[in-house]
Amino acid sequence: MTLFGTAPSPYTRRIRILLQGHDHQFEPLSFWRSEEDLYDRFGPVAKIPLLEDGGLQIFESRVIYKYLTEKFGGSKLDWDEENQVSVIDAMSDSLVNLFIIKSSGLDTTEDVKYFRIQRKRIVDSLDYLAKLAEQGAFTEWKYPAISLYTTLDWMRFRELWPIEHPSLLQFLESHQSREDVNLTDPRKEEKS
Ligand SMILES: N[C@@H](CCC(=O)N[C@@H](CS)C(=O)NCC(=O)O)C(=O)O
Repeated sequence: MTLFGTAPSPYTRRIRILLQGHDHQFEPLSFWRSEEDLYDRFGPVAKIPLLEDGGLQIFESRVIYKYLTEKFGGSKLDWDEENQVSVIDAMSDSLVNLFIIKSSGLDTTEDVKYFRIQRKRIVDSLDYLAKLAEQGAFTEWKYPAISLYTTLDWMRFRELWPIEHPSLLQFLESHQSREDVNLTDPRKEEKS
C-alpha cells in the first residue's frame, strides 16, 4: 500500500497518522513543482492524498478513511462526527485555496467577495470547532480529532491564521506528544 502526498499537507498527514502501525510506504511529492506529473498520474482532480493498494487507486481523504476502516476494521463515523469532519474539511479547503492564491502572488486580504466568504468560513468554523472542543468532542483520538489536529497544526506551521481559542490551544497541547503526531511532523520532514 502506498500513500502519495506531501509532508505538510493536512489532508495527507491525517491519513499518515491512520496508517501508523500498518505496512505501507509514504511517497512524498514535490507538489508545487510538478503539477503536470500529478495530473498525469492522478487524474483530473489532481489533489493529494492518494492511496494505491494493489491495482486500486483511492482519492479523497474521507474516502481513504472509509477504505482503511473496511480494510483494517475501525469505527464508522456517526452523524455528529460526519458533520465535524465536514466543517473541518470546508475550513481546510478555504485555507488551502487562500494559500494557493497567495502563493500565486495575489493579495488575499483584499476586500472582495470571494476572499470575504473564505475568511468568514474560517472564522465561523473556528468558533464552532472551539465550542465542540470545549464540550469534549475531540478528546478521543479518532478521525475527527486527527483531522482537526492536522489542520490546526498546519495553520501554525504555515502561519496561515492565528489560533486563539483557549479550547483549541488546549486541544493541540493535549495531543502534541503522541508518537504518530511526532512521526508525521512536517517541521521534521518537509519535502516540498
Ligand atoms: N477533498 C480533498 C482535499 C485535498 C486537498 O485539497 N489537498 C491539497 C493539498 S493539502 C491539494 O492537493 N490541493 C491542490 C489544489 O487544490 O489544486 C481530500 O479530502 O483529500
